[in-house]
Amino acid sequence: MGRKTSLWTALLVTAPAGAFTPGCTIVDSGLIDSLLAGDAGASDGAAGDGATGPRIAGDACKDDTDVTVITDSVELTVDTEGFSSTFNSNCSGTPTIGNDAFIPIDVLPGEVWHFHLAADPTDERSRDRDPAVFLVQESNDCDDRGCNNFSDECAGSFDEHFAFEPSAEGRWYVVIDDRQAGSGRYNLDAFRLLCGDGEVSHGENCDSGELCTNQCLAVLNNNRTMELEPNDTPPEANFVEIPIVGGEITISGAIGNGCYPDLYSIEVTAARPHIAISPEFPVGTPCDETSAPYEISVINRAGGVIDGTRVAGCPSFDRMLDPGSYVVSVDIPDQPDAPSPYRLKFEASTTR
Ligand SMILES: [Ca+2]
Ligand SMILES: [Ca+2]
Ligand SMILES: [Ca+2]
Ligand SMILES: [Ca+2]
Repeated sequence: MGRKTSLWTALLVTAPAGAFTPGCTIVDSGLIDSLLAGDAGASDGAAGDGATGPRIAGDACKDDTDVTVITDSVELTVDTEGFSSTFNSNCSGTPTIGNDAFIPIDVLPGEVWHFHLAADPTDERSRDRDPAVFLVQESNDCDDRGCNNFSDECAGSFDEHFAFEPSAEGRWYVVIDDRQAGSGRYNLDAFRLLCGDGEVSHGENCDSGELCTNQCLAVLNNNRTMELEPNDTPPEANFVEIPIVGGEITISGAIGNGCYPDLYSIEVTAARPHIAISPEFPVGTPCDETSAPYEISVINRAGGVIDGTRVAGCPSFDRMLDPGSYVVSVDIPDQPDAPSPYRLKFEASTTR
């Protein structure tokens, strides 16, 4: 799995194509102008000789002369024919030997980004593609070995996506790559999420109003206990409000037919630092060895993963945590074709 320490800053979406939030068509007008002018761009994506106009991407990290820099939401179509494979990431355990394209992006601390890469379904090569998308940092010499901002969760031609919350100003490169050798045409969407602007962007679970936190996380509490999808990346995790009175809440969800986990956000306080998460997998049956495919883990703000434990084969979580924000991940490594329903009880108490 390409996830590991990456869940907080680099998580993913299950969203099969088609699960997109409507209204996400954001086009860089400068690129349209360049296309209309016949410059290198969306349809040919050639690595380019830099002779005229902006290029859609570079052929290697830091190859960004004349390449339009992403600074806001944009949709791009990039054909990697004409590019070479200059970069093989191993973050998923399978080298990305396909041609790769590098698109510079300048970010600021406090921003939240969501990247989504799909093999273009109108391209006859798409059925043989296995996309991967990730970020490398210019100031880190484009080293991807931390695997913190990476998505190759899905095998095959499924979409890939992840969220990114930069901690500092700087230049990064969005890399379009593939487990399969050769080229393809890809649709890359970069969304700069604006929580509170009144629009639910792709990559956001809500924007404002009731049952929506001021960080745009959909709230699960005693008024709504059913998971609200998509909840595959930390910025769109469901916030589980554990009531002070009683100290516990049970929520319902389902997982399957995808590649990404269900994510729940919790806030651990100094007053109630002991967190227990216990499942019913599937709903209505005791959790035992037959539930073994399920996994529960808890990810802290720094991206550190605390794996759940298994009691009689049942995945659960039961330990003291430092105060702060955490993301709880529920996953099945090889998800079944049909969504599998579950219930999760969250408990917060003073001591174990
Ligand atoms: Ca490559
Ligand atoms: Ca893939
Ligand atoms: Ca918004
Ligand atoms: Ca789900």
